[in-house]
Amino acid sequence: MEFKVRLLRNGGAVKMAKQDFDDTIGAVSTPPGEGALGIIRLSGNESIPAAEKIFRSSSGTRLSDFSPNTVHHGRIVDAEGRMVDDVMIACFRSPHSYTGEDMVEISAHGGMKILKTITGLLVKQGVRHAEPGEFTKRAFLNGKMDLAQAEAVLDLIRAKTESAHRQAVLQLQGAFSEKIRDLREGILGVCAVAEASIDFPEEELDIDPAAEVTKNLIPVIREIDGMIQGFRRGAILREGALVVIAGKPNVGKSSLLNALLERDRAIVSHLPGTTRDILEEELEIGGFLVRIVDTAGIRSDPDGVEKMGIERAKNYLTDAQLVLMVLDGSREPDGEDRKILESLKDKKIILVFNKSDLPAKTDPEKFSGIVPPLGAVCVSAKTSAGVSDLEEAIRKAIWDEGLPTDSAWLTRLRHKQALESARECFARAEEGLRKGLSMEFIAFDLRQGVDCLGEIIGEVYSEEILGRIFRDFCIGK
Ligand SMILES: Nc1nc2c(ncn2[C@@H]2O[C@H](COP(=O)(O)OP(=O)(O)OP(=O)(O)O)[C@@H](O)[C@H]2O)c(=O)[nH]1
Ligand SMILES: [Mg+2]
Repeated sequence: MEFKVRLLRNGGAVKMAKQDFDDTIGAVSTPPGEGALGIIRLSGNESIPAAEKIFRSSSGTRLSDFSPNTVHHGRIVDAEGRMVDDVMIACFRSPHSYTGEDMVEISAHGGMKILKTITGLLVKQGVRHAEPGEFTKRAFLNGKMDLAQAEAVLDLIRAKTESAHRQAVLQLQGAFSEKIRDLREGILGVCAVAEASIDFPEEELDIDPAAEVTKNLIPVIREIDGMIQGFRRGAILREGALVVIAGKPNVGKSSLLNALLERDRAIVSHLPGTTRDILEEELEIGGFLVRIVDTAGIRSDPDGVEKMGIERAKNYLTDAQLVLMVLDGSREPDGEDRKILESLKDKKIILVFNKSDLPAKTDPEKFSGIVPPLGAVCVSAKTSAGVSDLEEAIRKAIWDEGLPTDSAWLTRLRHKQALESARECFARAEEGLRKGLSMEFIAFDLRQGVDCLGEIIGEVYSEEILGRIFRDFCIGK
C-alpha cells in the first residue's frame, strides 16, 4: 500500500495528519489455541458495514445504528443464516479508536474453527487479512501515537518482569518521546538563530549568533552523551542481562542452573563433560530479567564435540554482562580453575564456591588475587543453601549502581543509533563554529541532526524504517 508522505531532502518523510487508507483490515488478535474468548479486530472505512452483514444483534438494532464506542450482544451468522457463534461486538468511530479509523472488535468464543470461520466471512465482505503490526502502524500513521510509543506497545506485550513492564508503560505514555521532543525543539531554536544570521547581517541582530548557538548546543550534546551512556543499562531493562555460568567440568554448573530456576532444566551427572551445548533460560531476579546460560565445562585437551561446546561457551562469555565462575568448594583448586579465571580477567565475575554441603577444601580468599571478583558466595546447588545470597549478589552486580525505574531510559538500538547520528551532526556544527565556518554549514548540520532526532519519534520516517519496526509485531496488533 502507498502512504501519502512528503519527502524530505534526505529521503525520509514527514508524517501527515490523517491517512486515508482505501482498504479495511482484519485479524484475530488473540493467540492461537483454545481460550474463553477470541477477539477479531477490523479497522478501516468498511469495518462497520462488513461486520453488519454477518451480525444479528439481540436487540434487533443494526450495527451502523449503534452509538459509537458501545458493546452489543448478538450472533454471527453465515451466508445461509446459520449461527456461527454467540458474540459481543464493539464499534468505534473514527477518530476515537486505536487506529484512528472506524473499528470493530468481535469477542467470540476462543476456538480455532470459530475464529477462522468468522474471519473467512469477513474476507468475503472485502476485508483484507492484516499484516503484522498493521493496526499499530495505522495508529502511528494516523497520528494516534508517535513511533517510539508504537515500539513501546510491543515492549509492553513482551514485558516479563516488573521493571520491563514499568519501562514499557512509561515509554507508551510518551516519557521517552518527550525527552527527544525537548532535545529536538531545543535544537530547532538554535537553528532559528543560525538561519537568522544567514538572512540578516550581524549588525542587525543584537546577539552574537556563533556564541549563542554554541551556548545552546553544548548542553544538548552533553544530554545526548548521558542518554547514550545509559543505553547498556536501559537495554538490560528491556532485554535482560546476560549472566553466564562458567567453570571446569563437574563443579556443578548445571546443578546451579537448576537450583536458580527451581526446576530440573539441565541434565546433571557425576561424569565430567555432561553439558555439551549452551542452555539459555530466563529468570526474574529482584524484578529484573536475567538471561541465564549454562555452558560446557572448560578444560584443556577436550575431545571433538566437547571442543565445540567449549568454543560456544567462550563466545557467550565474551558477551556476558556477568559471569558466575563456579568452583567445587569441596576440592583443592587446580591449574584449570586458575586458567579459566585468568581468561576472565576483563569480565565482571562472582566466584561461586559450590558443594558447600561437603567439607570445604577451598579458601575463597586465595582467589581474590587472581581477578578481583565482585563477590564470593558459598552455595550448595544440591540443597539450595546460599542460592538466595547468590541472587542478591547477582542483583547487586548488575543493578546496584542505582537504576531508577521511574524514568524513561534509552532502551532500543534503533534509538541509540539515531541519537549517535544526531550527536555527530551537532558535534560537527560545534566544531565548525570553533573554526569560524559560515553559518550555512552550521545550519545544515543542525537541520540534519534534527532529522535524526525526528526519526526516533517518527517525525521523519521511511518505508524501510516502518517495515523493520512493524515486522516484529504479531498479527492483529
Ligand atoms: N554434594 C554436592 N554435589 C553436587 C552439588 N552440585 C552438583 N553436585 C554433583 O556434582 C556432579 C556434577 O554436577 P553437574 O551439575 O552436572 O556439573 P557441571 O559443572 O554442569 O558439569 P559439566 O556439565 O560436565 O561441565 C553431579 O554428580 C552432581 O550431583 C552440590 O552442591 N553438592
Ligand atoms: Mg553441566
